[in-house]
Amino acid sequence: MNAINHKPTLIFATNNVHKVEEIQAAIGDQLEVISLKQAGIDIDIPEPHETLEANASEKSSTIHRLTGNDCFSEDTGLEVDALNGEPGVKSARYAGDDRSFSNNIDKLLHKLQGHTDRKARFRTVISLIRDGQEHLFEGICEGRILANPAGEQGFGYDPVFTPDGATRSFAEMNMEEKNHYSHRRKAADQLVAFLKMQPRR
Ligand code: ITT
Repeated sequence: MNAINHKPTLIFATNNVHKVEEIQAAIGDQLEVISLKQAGIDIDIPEPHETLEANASEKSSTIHRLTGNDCFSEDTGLEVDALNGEPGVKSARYAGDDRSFSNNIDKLLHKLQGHTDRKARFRTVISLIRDGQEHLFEGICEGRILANPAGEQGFGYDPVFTPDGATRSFAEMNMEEKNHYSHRRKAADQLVAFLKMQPRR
């Protein structure tokens, strides 16, 4: 009998270390997520499309073509009602190509000045490629945009977003608390449920 029990692994086509940590925490220890860096792949995949779904597909299909392995990616956007869904699919580069979190937040708060409707949501789309077939999973977290940034944890727009049912921003929560509410965890739950229903032969 082979006593060594290897954990299954899956490549996560991302260069965002925060996403890797959050997804791994959401998935737990049944599956080990391997980032692009850990897989030895140095690539910045363009995200030229107008939807989260198409950008997620771009990232997973690029890595599948490169490696031939099963993999998944995710694309996430912050959709603000008073801004007609902006920054949405452009969330990473809202304030320009330097992808600075603080510049993105400054632009968002500036555009929301004078707006009383602060309703917003994070939406994550995961694209899984398994045996050459793509499967999409979505997770949504409804909430509101704060008047001023609060907290130091997390990343991106976390300091200005408070999920419905909470009194603190995502950046004032540890990862476990954020994952209780988060878009990414909800999408990851669906990914895990799918993988459980379709175990490897
Ligand atoms: P990859 O494409 O390599 O996965 P990325 O950071 O470019 O990483 P996205 O294209 O999905 O990721 O960009 C989404 C941006 O939205 C991201 O850079 C953050 O600014 C923001 N964002 C995504 N998820 C977030 C979260 O959970 N909390 C706060 N902001 C988030």
